[in-house]
Amino acid sequence: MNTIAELVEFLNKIGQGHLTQNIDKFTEQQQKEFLEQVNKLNTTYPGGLEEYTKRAKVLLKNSADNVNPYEGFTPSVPIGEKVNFSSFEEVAGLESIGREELNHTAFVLVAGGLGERLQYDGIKIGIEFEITTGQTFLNYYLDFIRAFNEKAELAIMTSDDTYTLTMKLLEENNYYGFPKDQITIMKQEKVPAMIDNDAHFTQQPNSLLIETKPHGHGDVHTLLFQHQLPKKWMQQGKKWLVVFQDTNPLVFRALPSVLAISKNKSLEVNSITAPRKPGEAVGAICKLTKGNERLTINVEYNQLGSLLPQEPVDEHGFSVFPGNINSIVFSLQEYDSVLEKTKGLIMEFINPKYADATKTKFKSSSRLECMYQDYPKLLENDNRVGMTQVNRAFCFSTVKNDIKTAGQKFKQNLAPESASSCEQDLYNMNRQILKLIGVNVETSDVSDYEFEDIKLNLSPQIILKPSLGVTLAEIKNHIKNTQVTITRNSTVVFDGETFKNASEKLEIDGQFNVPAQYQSKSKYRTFVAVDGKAAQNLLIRGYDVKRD
Ligand code: UGB
Repeated sequence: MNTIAELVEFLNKIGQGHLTQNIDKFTEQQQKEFLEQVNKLNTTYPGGLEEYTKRAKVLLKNSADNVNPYEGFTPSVPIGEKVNFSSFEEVAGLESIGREELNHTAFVLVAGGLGERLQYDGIKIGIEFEITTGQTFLNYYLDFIRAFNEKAELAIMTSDDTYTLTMKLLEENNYYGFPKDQITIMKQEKVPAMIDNDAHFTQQPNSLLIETKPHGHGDVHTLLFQHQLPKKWMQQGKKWLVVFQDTNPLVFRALPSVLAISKNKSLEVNSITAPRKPGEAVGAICKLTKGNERLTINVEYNQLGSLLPQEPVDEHGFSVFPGNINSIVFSLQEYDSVLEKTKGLIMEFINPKYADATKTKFKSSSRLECMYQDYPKLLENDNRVGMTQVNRAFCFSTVKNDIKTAGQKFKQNLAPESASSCEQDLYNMNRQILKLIGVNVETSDVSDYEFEDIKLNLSPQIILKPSLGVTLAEIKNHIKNTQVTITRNSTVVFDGETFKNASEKLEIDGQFNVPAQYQSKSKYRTFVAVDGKAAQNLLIRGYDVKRD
């Protein structure tokens, strides 16, 4: 469209004529910007805005009619391999296979979400997620990926909300030492927001411009296709693709084992799962059967009720349906051919918040969304769709909730998914890893802190840099001849250099290798509550290191 007249005609044709009713009241410049916006929205959405409106109307009708997408399907618990991290031997065998596969793996980070639930003003991958070394999520991910394989490639999906800040974070930190030419930044575009069942688009206040909202992380498949990355990676000899989310540091320790299972079982799709409690904001991986149809898929927590009115639990209170942690390993060759056939277009859904029981008007605007874990719906059969159930302590802890909401979740015996619980879970995992390789670490089951109604077990704080090793065997090999003891009140940072010239015994009681900025003047580091004036990074967890 080149002219305003063409624009008016187009919008009338697709049932969005209301957008131009007052167009004469706006300046020529504003009209031009509107024209440009509609052109952009029309080209970025596959099929254009006409297709978007058409699909929206169908999904809105289904929603108003209470159509249950799982009607007629029977859920059962999918079969999957388990990785319990119960002993060195259990994991080491798998890791030695997975370690080799890491040389043929590409990585994709979905980081287009704003994380509104966290009430953090900034991008989540820029959060300093532990206050022992102060590293950001992005720093941690890049260090791991490089330690997996120097030649590894990473694609990061950003959005209008996160692109500029992601670039700034990377550039200000010199890409954290990661080769720049091995990173591809992709950007997902937003889609129009709608206010009623006729899919009428809403406008920004006092503006002609259409209000737009994120389309969901499912865009990652379309973007990978558009950037032709799976093809490029296959030409480099890569075999696997790991997609992971923005705030879960633990999963990198599970990846070597999970890759081994993908290889051993020739899995086309291998979802990593963790035990989940009914009521948690975590989807459930289910096997759905209807006649000959079979689908192993994530069912979102807000849809589980229609499928499973009463969720069965095990003796520990966990659902028998494992939790989706949005970390998936794909076999690259199959993935590429599926993208060639489907362009990576994932089935969408809509979740309107209705103003009243008539279900005709919305309380706030709604848009079509898609989720990347819906990928198995693109496949002709689910013969090689599987999952790996990993001990939650070694694969899943995210930062999703503001500290007040997190406190309420804690009281309900649910995972808080706060900056504090994620930090605690990282230290806990690292303690367990050291114990598995025979290090003497003093721990306790009793929590040692409580901040913002969340009881935390923060001690000892242990950071294991990937340079120390990305598998249990590598870490063990580094520590080798040194007999290490760590007391409960200690704070420890181990990296690839730590044991180069170490003596036979290393008894740590206090602070070891902690960067000056995070040290305490006292022998032991402790944590103190922060007040409203503290930096945002501290407010979201509720505490800081006591420096004196
Ligand atoms: N993301 C994008 O890149 N673009 C977007 O438009 C939106 C998000 P959330 P969600 O594993 O903890 C999921 O919002 O979607 C990125 C599952 O639905 O943090 O609420 C975003 O940056 C659920 O089944 O999560 O919940 C982030 O990296 C559950 O298991 C990622 O997508 C839960 O994750 C996830 O976005 C979980």
